[in-house]
Amino acid sequence: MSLQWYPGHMTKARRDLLALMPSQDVMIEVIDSRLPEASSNPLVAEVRGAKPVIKVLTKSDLADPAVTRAWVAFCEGEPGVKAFAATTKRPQVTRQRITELCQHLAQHRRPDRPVRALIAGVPNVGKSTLVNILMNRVVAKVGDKPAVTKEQQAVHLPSGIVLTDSPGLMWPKIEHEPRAFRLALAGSIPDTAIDYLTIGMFGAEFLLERYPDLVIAHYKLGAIPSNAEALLGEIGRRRGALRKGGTVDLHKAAEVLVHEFRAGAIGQISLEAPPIS
Ligand SMILES: Nc1nc2c(ncn2[C@@H]2O[C@H](COP(=O)(O)OP(=O)(O)OP(=O)(O)O)[C@@H](O)[C@H]2O)c(=O)[nH]1
Ligand SMILES: [Mg+2]
Repeated sequence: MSLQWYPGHMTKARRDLLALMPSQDVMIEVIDSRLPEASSNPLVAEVRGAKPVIKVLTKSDLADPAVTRAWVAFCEGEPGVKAFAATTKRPQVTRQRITELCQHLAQHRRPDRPVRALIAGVPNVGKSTLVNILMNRVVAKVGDKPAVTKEQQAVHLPSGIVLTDSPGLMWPKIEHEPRAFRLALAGSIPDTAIDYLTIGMFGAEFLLERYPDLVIAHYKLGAIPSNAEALLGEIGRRRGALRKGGTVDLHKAAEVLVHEFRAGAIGQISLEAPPIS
């Protein structure tokens, strides 16, 4: 199965990103800590070329901390890359570290020019939230769904850095199924582009295999269900996702699972680990 979701504004967003990059000193590539590989858009790497990059792994409060540490180390192993795990729970650390890294990486620019940094990444990973953290006030619209930002927006940080936020970029067709499913489970592809049951089944299967103890504790289960459908059945019964007559509505149960995963209610979960080098 391949997945297509490429709203009209993204063609312009891609063009705008290509046009702006030559004037920038640093790219701030925002990826989701729970799925750093699936949420890395190859186009962003292509646009940045040889410019230095700070990879910001956002929403680290939702991801498995040990796996995130391994991802930061993995990203920093790439030439010209600095990496940092950010969360809205520690805005001050994020503000200080990103500002320092931008100034450090841009030290070869013309000294009479401000540092210019461009934020890019797939939708809903927390790019605009990062702008607000760096500004220390709300200047960019954020939202719990993909494609909230539709246009580039430049802001001047108190440190003098000129920071540009950009709309989330997807690629026209996502061929790789696990990648599309991870992006959908995390919320980077809208719920209208893919059905909850497919994503819920994918999430249930993954959780049973990798985080069974969290599943047992969160849903107060006596034993681990034998398969994904059985887990959705248990969730449906516990959350009242039932049809007339009392049978479980698997669709609704899947929706519950997806939303509880996204909110971090099941626990700190990483959907991907870095390749072992
Ligand atoms: N738990 C948690 N949620 C976060 C964090 N950062 C951002 N979010 C949430 O993620 C959602 C998306 O944030 P945005 O900043 O709008 O994401 P974006 O990348 O700008 O999205 P687009 O403009 O649609 O591409 C919002 O509901 C934020 O509150 C974080 O560190 N932790
Ligand atoms: Mg945004």
